[in-house]
Amino acid sequence: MKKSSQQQEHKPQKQTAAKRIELGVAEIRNLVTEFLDQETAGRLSPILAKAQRTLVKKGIDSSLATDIVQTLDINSSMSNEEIQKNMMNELIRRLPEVVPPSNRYSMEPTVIALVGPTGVGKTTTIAKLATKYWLQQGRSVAFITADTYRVAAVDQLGQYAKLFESKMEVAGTVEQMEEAMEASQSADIILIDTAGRSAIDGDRIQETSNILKVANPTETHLVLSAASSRTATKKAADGFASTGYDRVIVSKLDETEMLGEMISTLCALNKPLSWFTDGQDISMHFDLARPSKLVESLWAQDRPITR
Ligand SMILES: Nc1nc2c(ncn2[C@@H]2O[C@H](COP(=O)(O)OP(=O)(O)OP(=O)(O)O)[C@@H](O)[C@H]2O)c(=O)[nH]1
Ligand SMILES: [Mg+2]
Repeated sequence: MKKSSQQQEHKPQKQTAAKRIELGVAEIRNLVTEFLDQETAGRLSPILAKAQRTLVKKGIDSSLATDIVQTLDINSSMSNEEIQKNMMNELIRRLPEVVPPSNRYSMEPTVIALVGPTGVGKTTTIAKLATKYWLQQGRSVAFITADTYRVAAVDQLGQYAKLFESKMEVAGTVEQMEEAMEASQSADIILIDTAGRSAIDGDRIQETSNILKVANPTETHLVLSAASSRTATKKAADGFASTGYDRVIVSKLDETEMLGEMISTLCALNKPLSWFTDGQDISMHFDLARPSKLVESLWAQDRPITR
């Protein structure tokens, strides 16, 4: 039955009002948190207050910085180096654990899927994983792309498949994924690339999740770019939850000037880290995730994050 124009107009209006209330509540919550943070920070001893300011200057979230310094065992008789070491160790302790890459040699292929926002480096990282497993470990790989939205995306992965003398399947639907998985069973490692999605586009993310469910990945990595803002990263971490990602790749570490923000987000994320990427070259800019590297780079300040 056709809705009256009054009914049709009513819903968006209701949604806008609800959205406005939601934003208002979030803003009040932020203000209260900020106020409480300042209160707590204001009660810190001079040495802890100085340490807190150092962390905040480096981009660490102020409530995290306050929380960190309150657990530090430092005093004014310590050297700056000792205090710094204490802060660094505490940050490293708070970063998520690292999950080692799969090294199981079983009859079943290891299925590795990458998800994440647009342009964070998913396809490039798939090629880096292929370099690792195929070139360095001699394990056979097969590629599947679920990114059928851009012709260039299929071409991009196709070129990598050629480079690694491997098969590539295209799977834009659940049925195609079933077929693609069946066709790839002889490989040791199946690498699944997915289309970049906006973190707030729940429907599209769900579409990716449905396709991935059929592949039943052994590992699902959310790729987060270190060059993205804290808000964008947080939105991605929440928005991609339906994909069931169980680990995080941090990409573009060479491009960031906001490492403190990334570290703050990762501390709050509660998901293990898998890989770090720090450049475009598929044969070199890829390494096991190492929290100490992030924290050391945070103190290296002007120096670029390189190995
Ligand atoms: N500086 C830098 N650039 C990177 C890194 N990883 C990927 N890139 C570049 O980022 C751009 C996008 O990379 P893609 O791999 O196509 O990103 P994607 O996530 O697959 O993009 P969509 O499929 O469009 O969502 C390319 O120019 C890559 O070379 C990195 O670690 N550092
Ligand atoms: Mg891509």
